[in-house]
Amino acid sequence: NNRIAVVPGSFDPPTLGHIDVIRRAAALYDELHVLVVHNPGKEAMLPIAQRLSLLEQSIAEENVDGNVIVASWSMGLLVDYATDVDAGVLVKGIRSQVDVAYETPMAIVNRHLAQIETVFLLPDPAHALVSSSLVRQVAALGGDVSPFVPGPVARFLDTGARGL
Ligand code: COD
Repeated sequence: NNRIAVVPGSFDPPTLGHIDVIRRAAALYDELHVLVVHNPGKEAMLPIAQRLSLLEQSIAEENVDGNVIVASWSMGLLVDYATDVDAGVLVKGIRSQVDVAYETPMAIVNRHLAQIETVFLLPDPAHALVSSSLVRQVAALGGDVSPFVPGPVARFLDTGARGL
């Protein structure tokens, strides 16, 4: 179903760049699943349950459209989740040529695996340079992450995760 889309990511932690992609994808589709996927290639800062909770709080506080469902997936292929919820589209944000190089083979494989299309959104220039890895570094070194993340994430990192 091409009216149902999935925005997958690590969201470790969610950033204003993520919220931008989620907000715009929510406006394009009837139903949007924001899916926290365990990425075995990256060392995690936050447990999946924490990322889910921060995403839910951030989506509520940032007034994203009401058609968003937040879920997590660690049981196999991303396209298996998409097929389960009858989603025909994956939405990803493209910040740079590095993202294009990383996403292109995945998009091709996912279309072959399950006839699922990948749609790329270009970031809002205000948030184009924000990444979770940058936020993790700033937080670990005791800096102020509030310009880069939604309020709930800023408050959590300020009080909960110092010194990680
Ligand atoms: N502006 C715009 N978009 C942004 C920004 C920003 N500032 N920051 C991040 N984004 C986008 C990213 O490009 C990405 O599309 C999404 O937001 C999530 O970003 P991250 O960093 O949280 O997530 P990643 O890059 O670690 O993605 C992890 C995935 C699990 C989504 C990815 O690895 C994936 O699709 N895996 C597929 C697993 C699978 O099924 N493999 C088999 C077939 S390929």
